[in-house]
Amino acid sequence: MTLFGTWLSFSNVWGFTVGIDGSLDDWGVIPGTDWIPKAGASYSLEDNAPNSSGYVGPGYGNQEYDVEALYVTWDSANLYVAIVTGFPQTGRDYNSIHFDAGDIAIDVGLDGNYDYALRVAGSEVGSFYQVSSWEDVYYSSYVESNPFRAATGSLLGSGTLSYLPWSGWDDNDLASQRYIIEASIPLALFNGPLGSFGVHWTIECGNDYLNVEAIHTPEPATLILIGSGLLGMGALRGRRKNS
Ligand SMILES: [Ca+2]
Ligand SMILES: [Ca+2]
Ligand SMILES: [Ca+2]
Ligand SMILES: [Ca+2]
Repeated sequence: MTLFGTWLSFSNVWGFTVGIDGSLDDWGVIPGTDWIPKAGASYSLEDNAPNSSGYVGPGYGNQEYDVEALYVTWDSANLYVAIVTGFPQTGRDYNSIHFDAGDIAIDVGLDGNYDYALRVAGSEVGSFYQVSSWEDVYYSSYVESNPFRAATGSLLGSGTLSYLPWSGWDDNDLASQRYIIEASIPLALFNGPLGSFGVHWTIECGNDYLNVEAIHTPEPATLILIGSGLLGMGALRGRRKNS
């Protein structure tokens, strides 16, 4: 019992397991009410809209283009990302231009070169790429919102992604009209350790975006060995007692 208790408190430092289901209950987040996740997640918050000017930074578009929150955590098997946004998976049209939802972009080493992409929209949802080149956002003045979506790269495998209307959606309350993106990416698909890394998400126009930085600390192998060793001894002791 004591060992199990210690195990749980350590795992909170590493992160936690997330269900890919459109609910942020597992993150400890209630959008619009309590944006702060439980311990073990890195995050960035910017619920700018609705407001009178529609500014969401660096562009405009009000709640329909608001990127409100970006969360990152992990367990021993997966990297998890959650995004809250007013932008739908099918994209939006403005002045006869169609804008898509971007890929989840990951920069290993925080060197400004984004290395990996998880497809969030389109026919390849959930596909995970090592990226060679990226598409920029539509409005070149919103350079801070780059990158938008992987242009070329090599397919590494598949993650899991859900993109669903928030359970609190109210047709009469613009502020509530948001979507929850949740994604998991198997850590085994990465070509090497994550270490210090950044996660970025934007939309094709580049009107809004968010970045999160985190340091991946995998479960220490020694602790796993000690844990399993102690458990083994306990099992042995139990077996002796029973025989
Ligand atoms: Ca969830
Ligand atoms: Ca908002
Ligand atoms: Ca912004
Ligand atoms: Ca990088």
